[in-house]
Amino acid sequence: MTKVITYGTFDLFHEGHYRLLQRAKKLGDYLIVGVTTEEYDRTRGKLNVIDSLMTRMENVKKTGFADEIIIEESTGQKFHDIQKYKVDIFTVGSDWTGQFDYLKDYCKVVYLERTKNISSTMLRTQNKRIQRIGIIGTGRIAGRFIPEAKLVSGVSTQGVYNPHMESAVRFAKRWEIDAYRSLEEFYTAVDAVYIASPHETHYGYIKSALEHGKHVLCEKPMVLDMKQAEELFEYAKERELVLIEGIKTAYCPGFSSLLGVACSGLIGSIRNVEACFTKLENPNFRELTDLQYGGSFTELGSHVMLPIIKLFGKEYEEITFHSINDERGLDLFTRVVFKYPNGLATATCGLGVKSEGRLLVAGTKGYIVAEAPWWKTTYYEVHYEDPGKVDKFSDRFLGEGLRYEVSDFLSMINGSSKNEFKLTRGESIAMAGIMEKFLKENRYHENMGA
Ligand code: C2G
Repeated sequence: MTKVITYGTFDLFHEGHYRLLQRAKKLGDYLIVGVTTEEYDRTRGKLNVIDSLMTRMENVKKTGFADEIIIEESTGQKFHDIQKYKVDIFTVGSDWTGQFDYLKDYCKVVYLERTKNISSTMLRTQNKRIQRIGIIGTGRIAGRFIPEAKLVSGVSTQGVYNPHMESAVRFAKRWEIDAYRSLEEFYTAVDAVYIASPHETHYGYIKSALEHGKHVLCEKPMVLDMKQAEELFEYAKERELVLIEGIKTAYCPGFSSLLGVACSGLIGSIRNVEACFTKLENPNFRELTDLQYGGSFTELGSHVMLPIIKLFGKEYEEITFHSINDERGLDLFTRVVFKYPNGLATATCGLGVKSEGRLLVAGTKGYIVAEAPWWKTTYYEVHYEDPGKVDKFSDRFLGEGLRYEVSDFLSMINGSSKNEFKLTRGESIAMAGIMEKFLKENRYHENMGA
């Protein structure tokens, strides 16, 4: 008798799960299915699992493919189960290809092709819908998005669009999703859109996605013009669609906790915020070759403006930009100084200058410091006049951190507004306005003679 084992969360049971179990069963005579506990899913970084363990096991049972259902509750359990149950074949979907090769010493490992299209037929029977996400753009960030979105229960990455079909096909093949020839076809296949195309194309794509009734999560900077930001948010509101800007720091738990501490009174009244983020970039990358929309501030400015806008608000009295430009007029290093009625702030970023990269929030009683990479906040300290007294705070930041914004995006699509405060429309609009001012001062003089 050939014994087969497979594992999964099987949340919001769908066609992909069904087909996986069906083919797993066919691999042998006896199928064991391990269903993960909530606790184990939390430790492995899955967010948003909705169905209870009982429901998920029940759904697996209903398929009739499982001869035995067990519970998976810890890392390393697979290795023990395979020996305990004398398993011949371990199988899992091809989205895990390579990751379970370590089990090959104990049994055969088979990766079954993942189901690309989760059609709505099976989903319609459930009250919670799985949101099918389509990606526009195939750059580095788009590649980071897929494994992160996979860890958010309730979304499925369905396909990709890029006007350069070759890039789209290559990307789709790599991630086992569909590539669409036209935007129309693409919009028909998805419920929500993640936009990760070059900055200056965001406006057009957001608009067309909203016109097609799709919710939008757009990479930062969402747009480079205040009026455009206002128009898009208004349009989304009219159509009752979710539109959010993907500044991942805004949605991560550590950064939220830091803001909470900053506003708790522990450091008194906040008087100074200094945020710095530098990343030496490959000179051949878009960031350093696009003379119109590239450069340090358009690339990293959203991150460094975020804590300032969150803590001091949108109503600054004065803003000044100071840049070190290269011979082509592209800013390699930019410092923005904000003056508020009761505070001062600096946002510093660089693609061609390496600096310390820290976030400092100073108040009348003490200061908070988070070292680089504070934009993926895991740890920060609070210091006081007495140098011997230091309060230390830490939080989890999993993987690339994009899963947090995806999870909040999903909860907003599902009707919850409880996470909207993390990055409000007004804040995104204010940041678009600052980008616009910066480009007018720094760029248009240099390259466009305006
Ligand atoms: N799956 C699939 N097609 C999809 C979605 C999922 O073939 N469109 C497969 C997965 O590859 C997995 C199974 O369905 O084999 C269950 O998927 P999930 O519930 O998402 O569980 P997962 O997180 O993949 O857990 O220890 C758990 C295992 O590592 C797998």
